[in-house]
Amino acid sequence: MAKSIRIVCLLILQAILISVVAALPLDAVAKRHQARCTDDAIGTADATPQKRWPDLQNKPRLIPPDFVALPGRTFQMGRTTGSGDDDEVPVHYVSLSPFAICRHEVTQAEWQAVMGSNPAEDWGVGPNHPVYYVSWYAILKYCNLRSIAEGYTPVYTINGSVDPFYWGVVPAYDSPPWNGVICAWDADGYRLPTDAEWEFAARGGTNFPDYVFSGSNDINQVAWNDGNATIYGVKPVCTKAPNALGIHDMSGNLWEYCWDWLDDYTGEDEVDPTGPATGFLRIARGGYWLNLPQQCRVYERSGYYPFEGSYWMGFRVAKSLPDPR
Ligand SMILES: [Ca+2]
Ligand SMILES: [Ca+2]
Repeated sequence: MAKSIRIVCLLILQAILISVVAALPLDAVAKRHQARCTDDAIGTADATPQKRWPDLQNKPRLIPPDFVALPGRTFQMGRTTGSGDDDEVPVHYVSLSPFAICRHEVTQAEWQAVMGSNPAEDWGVGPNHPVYYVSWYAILKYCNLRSIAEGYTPVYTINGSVDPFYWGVVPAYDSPPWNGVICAWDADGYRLPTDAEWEFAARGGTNFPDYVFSGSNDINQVAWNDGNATIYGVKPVCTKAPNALGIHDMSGNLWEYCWDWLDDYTGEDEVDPTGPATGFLRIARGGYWLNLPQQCRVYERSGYYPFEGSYWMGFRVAKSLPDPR
């Protein structure tokens, strides 16, 4: 009897030792990120917010209609699969603060309601089609005007003012004052997502599964692209399947401007990166309806002039959230 108890105790001790050894992190960085990831487990199977965020999704002031809340957490950013351009690597850890992002690209109806006109023509026109022929500069104006109209604190300051009335005409040329726009990251108004926020949202807030496109490895499930653009032009938003967070069209339909100037990754792990201080092109993500699959990957990066709209450039809006922890 005593012997069998001893054997049981030894087996238990062995099991404990094995589990302790198995749980030992490979290095300090892995340990830190493992702690962050398990601490902030994010839903991957549906669009419901995470367990620490029981009320947030139901607070329309914090999370406007058509927006999804993403908790702050750490992910691996950059090309984790396949081959591509040098500016997609090295893969590095990025930790983000909480933010919310719209489930769809900004539509022509949304643009018209704020700006008073619809610049889209020839390549798909309709209230639920995403808006194009909008420059990065014009998007700054849209964001602040919409924030003011809806009672949020506008995030962008140009020429010392958050009121676009004092910004003058949106420049159709490279403009140092507009390039020098300041973003109040703590304000609750509408803004462009950062490069990192865009990729995090496109990945469904997780590296698992590590989809090539936003929500699938099958591009035609989730993206309007060259392979299914039998009728040329943009398609109404949300007509392809969403990713795990309920976000549509991050791959394909229109390229989406982000906040950051385009440059290579530094290779460093980063917290809430906002990109280089200066540059020539603002980052564009996700590809558009006439692109091959390679351009629609979640880690594909490109850029476009801030002063010139195009029929392949659109955007979606994000907003910062208070950290509930
Ligand atoms: Ca898109
Ligand atoms: Ca590229």
